[in-house]
Amino acid sequence: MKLYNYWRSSASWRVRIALNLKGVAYEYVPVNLIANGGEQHGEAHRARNPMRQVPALELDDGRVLTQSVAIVEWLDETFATPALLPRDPYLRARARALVEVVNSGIQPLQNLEPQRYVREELKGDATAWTKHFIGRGMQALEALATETAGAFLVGDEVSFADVCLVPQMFAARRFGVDPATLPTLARIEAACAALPAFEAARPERQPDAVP
Ligand SMILES: N[C@@H](CCC(=O)N[C@@H](CS)C(=O)NCC(=O)O)C(=O)O
Repeated sequence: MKLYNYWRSSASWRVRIALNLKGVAYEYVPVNLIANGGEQHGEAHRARNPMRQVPALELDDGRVLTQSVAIVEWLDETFATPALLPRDPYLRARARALVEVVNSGIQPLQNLEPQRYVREELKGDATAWTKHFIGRGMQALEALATETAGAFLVGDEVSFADVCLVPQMFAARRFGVDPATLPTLARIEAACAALPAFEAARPERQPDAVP
């Protein structure tokens, strides 16, 4: 398998964690989102993902999957252990709800293109705009998490929700959101950091990382 991704991309980071948790080996193929206007806009990557985004996972038979949530669910259905969603239907839905708060409620608003639009077209403060929406979403995540958290976001086992949490906390810090305002999330982030699958997926550990 080949993972087309970028060291600092939070959606890529989710897939790296899931691949590591499942113990699936993959080839790391960097797509530089910044240099030369962004390789995601080039013909080769557009053929893989018409959304011009990472990640994209190329399977051994050449078929390509896009969208980190679809990719992680495919991994979870293809490689059974450890399961990334609880068996109980209610808790399963709660884990998916946390995934969606990050995936559709926060991450799209911190992406390069909306930031560029706010800065260049609307002549606004893109950093303040991004911090506002990350902070708002993270407060919701914190409130939801306190209802289900054990050692991890949903009970005592790592789930897909934790896979999304860790990259999102990194982005929150990067944009100036104070982790002290998110005590449950910060505690669980630290629990995840102790796990080798999470540690190996960190941006600074990737071959295309820029110091
Ligand atoms: N919903 C998509 C989001 C992917 C996404 O937003 N990727 C970002 C990096 S985290 C990207 O490639 N951005 C490039 C750009 O905005 O030009 C997923 O989960 O895969």
